[in-house]
Amino acid sequence: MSVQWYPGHMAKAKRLIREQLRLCNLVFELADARIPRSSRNPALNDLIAHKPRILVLTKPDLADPALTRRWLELLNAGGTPVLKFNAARGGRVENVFQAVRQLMDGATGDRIQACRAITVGIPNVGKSSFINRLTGQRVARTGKKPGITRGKQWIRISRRLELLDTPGTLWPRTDDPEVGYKLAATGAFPDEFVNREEVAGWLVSWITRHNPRALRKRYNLRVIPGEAADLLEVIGLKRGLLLPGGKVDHEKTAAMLIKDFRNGMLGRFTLDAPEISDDPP
Ligand SMILES: Nc1nc2c(ncn2[C@@H]2O[C@H](COP(=O)(O)OP(=O)(O)O)[C@@H](O)[C@H]2O)c(=O)[nH]1
Ligand SMILES: [Mg+2]
Repeated sequence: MSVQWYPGHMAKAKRLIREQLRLCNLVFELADARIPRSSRNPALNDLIAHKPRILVLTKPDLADPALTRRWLELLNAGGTPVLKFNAARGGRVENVFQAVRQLMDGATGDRIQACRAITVGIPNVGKSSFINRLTGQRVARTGKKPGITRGKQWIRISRRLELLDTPGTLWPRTDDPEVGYKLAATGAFPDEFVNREEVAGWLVSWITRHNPRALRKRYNLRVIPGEAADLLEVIGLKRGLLLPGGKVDHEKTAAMLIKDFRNGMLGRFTLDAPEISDDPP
């Protein structure tokens, strides 16, 4: 899957994030629990240099719980402070505070006075939801501080933590076709950027390989055709997604399948196998 991501926007995003990062001494890097590797952009490493960072796996309710556990273990063992956080419901802010304490208090037990944190991640990963969850009712703005870009505000979350109310938007990776499919399937690109039939084809092949029962159950199929195109055809027929002439509407079928996947109607899937790659981070 190749996506035409506009380089101009990438340059602008980079500039903006660099500017925001200068004001912060802590970074919440958000990644999608369904694709904990593919939803991270290694370019962030250069941008944040050695600033402390906490990795937050979002949308764990849509990911395979056993694989999320494995990912958390692996990342932790590799020295990355990481937690999962469901910003849609149930995410406990106390878990975030605890991760901040563990990371920032240091070996000496010295308590640092104040953390200024920024939330960064690719589009749709859950940045706004995370910020909203963290701020909750406490939207007491702490006022403008020197050097802050106009419109941006700090929100005091606790005695020691302030959060920038504007997230840093990272651009999704476009260097690897497989990663592109995963990002497209989980909704990291605006839909007009991707060929949905292609994405749906990739997705049904992936699910056929990993959990064909999920497809049989959801679409009431007895057998799963080996070819993705045939499988989508059968699913379209089953769902009655037909064009006026009676042929299957491939566009609609693809859109429905992707929607079912994103809403968790097919089950909980983790598309990235848990392993730490050489590829940083
Ligand atoms: N199921 C689920 N959906 C989430 C979670 N966090 C965010 N979302 C949804 O993901 C979509 C994108 O979230 P948003 O916060 O706007 O992402 P942003 O583009 O990074 O700011 C929204 O529809 C959210 O409701 C989560 O933990 N679980
Ligand atoms: Mg947002």
